[in-house]
Amino acid sequence: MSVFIYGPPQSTYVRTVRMACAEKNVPYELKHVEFDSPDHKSLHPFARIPILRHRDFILCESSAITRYIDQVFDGPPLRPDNARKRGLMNQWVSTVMDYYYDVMIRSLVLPRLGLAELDEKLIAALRPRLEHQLGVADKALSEHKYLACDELTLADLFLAPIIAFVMKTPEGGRAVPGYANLVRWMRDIMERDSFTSSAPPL
Ligand SMILES: N[C@@H](CCC(=O)N[C@@H](CS)C(=O)NCC(=O)O)C(=O)O
Repeated sequence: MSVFIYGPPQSTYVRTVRMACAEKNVPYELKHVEFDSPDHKSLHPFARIPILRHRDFILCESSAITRYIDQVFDGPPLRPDNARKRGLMNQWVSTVMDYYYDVMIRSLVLPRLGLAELDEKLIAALRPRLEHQLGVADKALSEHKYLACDELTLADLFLAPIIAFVMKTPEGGRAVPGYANLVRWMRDIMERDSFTSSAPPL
């Protein structure tokens, strides 16, 4: 085994990296790292996860890791060559990391799972932003099969693990079915081996 991914399987970023490996048919081993331990800090200067180790090479930050995996390994490309498609893919990756993660995971999923303080008023106030984000993704998915174009790209691997968690919340369970293109896309992703093989434990 030459590829090791450090981080808990519950992390959407870890799942994104695992999905990238699986889509490229790259075998990997998921490794536990004790948060904030000296080992952790030696792998990641800011003590975050995921972390990739490929032979003697250590790489942090999920967007860098997934691009590296796509470049280094054979298998279906996860970044389109076409400049506009790649531009849209990059736009989606940073949009998901900067906006979607904050609203959907940090503000909704973590409190609903009991992993952050729950304030029902704050959750209720999230609704317009949640619906707006779902609507923007739904519109993109009405224009092409996947988020950036008609081929699966890294953009899809960043958003799908987040939507999977959102659908488990009461708010997401009510809202997501109203976005037909998003539902169609999510069904497609949920059938992929990369998604089923990276499912976090219940
Ligand atoms: N920009 C980083 C974000 C990674 C990140 O925030 N990971 C979370 C878990 S999903 C983490 O390490 N949290 C620990 C902490 O905030 O101390 C990436 O893309 O890898």
